[in-house]
Amino acid sequence: MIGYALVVAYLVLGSLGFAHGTQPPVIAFPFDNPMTILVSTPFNSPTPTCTDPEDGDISSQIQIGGQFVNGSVEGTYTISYDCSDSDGNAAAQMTLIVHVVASLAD
Ligand SMILES: [Ca+2]
Repeated sequence: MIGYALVVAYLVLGSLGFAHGTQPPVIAFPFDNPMTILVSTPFNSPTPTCTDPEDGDISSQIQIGGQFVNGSVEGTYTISYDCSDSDGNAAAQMTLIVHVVASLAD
């Protein structure tokens, strides 16, 4: 029984140790998605947040990818955001769609 108890204790401690630092961060968009802007309007890149259960606010770690939004050319642009915590766990990539339109009226 002692051996069994030790094995259980080892497994419990091992699982706790494993759980620590393995949770990935989460990227959030505190703004509209998709986003629509009028053509010839300067595009101000919005600021997503990245929060990790262990590391806290790691928004500064966000990597921006995808397309460069040209506010003077109509079209649909896709911007991607990635974020990894200090343990190398990656957040699910988030994608922002930006519509640059000639008129905001439908
Ligand atoms: Ca983490």
